[in-house]
Amino acid sequence: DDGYRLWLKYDLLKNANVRAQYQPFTLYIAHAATDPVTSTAAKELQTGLQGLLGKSIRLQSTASTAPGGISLELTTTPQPNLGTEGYSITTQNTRVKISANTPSGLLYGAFALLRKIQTATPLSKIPETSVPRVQLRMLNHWDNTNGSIERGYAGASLWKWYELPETVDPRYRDYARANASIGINAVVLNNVNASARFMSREYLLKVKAIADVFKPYGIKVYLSVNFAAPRILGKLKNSDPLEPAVRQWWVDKASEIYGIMPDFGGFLVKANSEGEPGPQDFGRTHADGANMLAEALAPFKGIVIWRAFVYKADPKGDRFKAAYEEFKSLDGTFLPNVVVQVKNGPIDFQPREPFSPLFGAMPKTPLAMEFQITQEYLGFSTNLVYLAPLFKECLDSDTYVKGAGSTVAKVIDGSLHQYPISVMAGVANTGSDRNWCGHLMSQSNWYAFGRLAWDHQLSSSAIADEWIKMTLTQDAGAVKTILAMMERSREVYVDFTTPLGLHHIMGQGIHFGPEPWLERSARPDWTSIYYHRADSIGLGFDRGINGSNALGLYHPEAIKQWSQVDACPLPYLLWFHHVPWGKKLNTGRSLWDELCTRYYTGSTAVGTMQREWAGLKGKMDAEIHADVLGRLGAQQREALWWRDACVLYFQQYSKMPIPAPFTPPSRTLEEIKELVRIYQFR
Ligand code: BDP
Repeated sequence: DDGYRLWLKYDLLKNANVRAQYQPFTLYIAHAATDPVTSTAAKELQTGLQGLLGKSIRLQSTASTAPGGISLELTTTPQPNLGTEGYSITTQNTRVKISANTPSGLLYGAFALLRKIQTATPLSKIPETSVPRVQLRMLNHWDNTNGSIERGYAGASLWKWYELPETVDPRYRDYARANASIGINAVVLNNVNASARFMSREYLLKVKAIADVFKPYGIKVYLSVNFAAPRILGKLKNSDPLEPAVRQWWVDKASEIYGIMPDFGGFLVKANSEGEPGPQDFGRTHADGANMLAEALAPFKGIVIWRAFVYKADPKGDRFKAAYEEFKSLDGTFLPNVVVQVKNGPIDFQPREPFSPLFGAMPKTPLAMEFQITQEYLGFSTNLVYLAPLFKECLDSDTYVKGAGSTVAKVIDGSLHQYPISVMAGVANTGSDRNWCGHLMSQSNWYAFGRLAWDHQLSSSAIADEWIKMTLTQDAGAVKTILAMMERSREVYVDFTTPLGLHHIMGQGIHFGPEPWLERSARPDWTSIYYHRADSIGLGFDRGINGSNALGLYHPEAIKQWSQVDACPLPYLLWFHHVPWGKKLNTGRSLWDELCTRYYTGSTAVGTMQREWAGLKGKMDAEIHADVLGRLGAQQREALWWRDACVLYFQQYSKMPIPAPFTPPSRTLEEIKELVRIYQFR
């Protein structure tokens, strides 16, 4: 098994008794609706059930109420409880009915039924009503025109721009199908560091060819735009959003786009961030820029997703505060079809961050969540890190903006502030590798993202359990072992890289490796010393009132949980405090001893994962087993690298010994620095 089939394997269910319980309703699959999405749903059910149950099932494109089958039925009068994309599955004697207000709802219902059967769910648990909590469940691809992927670790881009539109790779369809199976309904095809090329007619026709493949799967296409496109492409003298010629250019462009693709979703924009052009180039605000585009898209019901990932090179400031400082005051000034997309944390997709303070600060502006599924700062595609616990940790955080229980999830699903649009986006981890994600276990992160975007109340273990059973094995013992491994994997990664709230100490050119000694870069906030602030006294970034006071950006109740060094939960300690090396923590150990303990136990835990995985031989496909085992070996090597680099580097400041029972690294800091250098040679 090369992993290509993801979680949609549909192999024969091994247990004959389990198969037998589903037999009574597998005579036929019926649907009267003739639209492409419903047809997709019916065909998927047929393929899936035939595979899982090992029998042929009749497909009929007329309604049926006969016993013994499954029918897909659009409601005759809209059912408010099902919304636009929800579904309900009911069973009556030997008939299963999937109903929904729209074809997309039927498609999600079909995949839900398949998932239940794939995971051998007892008949009594088949009935279900489910409605997505977030409207746009979106993948952001950081794919470039030349086939490379920014921060992609699974091969080249799936989109073959030079072949399109004449040649349409069948893989686009397999991709769309995988997304639909987990409820993803929106895809941004290209990098946020966007080429203006995508706004050309030449490229729009290529984009349309992909959009046409996605449509029967209920997925809309969006594009990242280069704010300077009117100048670059349209040969205007600038791209000032208040310039009439520029505004007209976008108006014309929007009608051209919708002429080609009437279902086009809208724009994603990275502006005035990391060197990208934007409205500030002309003394205008983010709102001026976003509103100009929003006005152009509004007649077609398109939306603008404007990113809040901005930070200026300010040697005196704290990057933590940058996005808040630029966006907070703009709340209420955006047009209704603008959404501001905020990364989960204030810095940049670190293994652990507190939630971004913006989530508690913009009641009048729909905020989208941006998670990173691709493991830029979580070990690329050599590390087993299950990200659902990271996603959940942020979603479940309490902003307290409207009293206790004002979670980030309720902000972004729109329920707290009644946002008209809700979006959860994930930066994709897919590529041309045969198994899509490089690391087979990283497929679970794509899967979990989709499932959580649909329903953020699902637990990370319930999602992992489904995924393991569909993807790897249904052997009860093996499922348990893998589940436990996945559940602790993120904490293990945090422990051997950035424990106790350390952040941004990775290699400048190799984000999977350590470089805590990085002290010079093009910008101060690209170094490591800017963040860890190690000195002879202690470690960590004081963000309290005597420091940068980034803490002050949160609601008072949220501040309370982090502001006292003695009460601050250890995972966030060094995010907010500069703590003396000898300070006793609530674990009974000093900061230094605790730090060492985390690095040592974290790296040891990778060895444990390796042994546990080795013990699963024979419980799953041999090729998959061997591939993951190899990657765990690489992860072990990288974990030791992080451990040795960080304890030796910080020891220069603490001047304290590596505590018992741990053995000091057998290599020197210089030797490790050399290793980092090797990885950074061209
Ligand atoms: C950073 C990535 C960079 C992206 C940027 C972004 O290193 O490649 O362009 O985020 O999100 O984490 O715009």
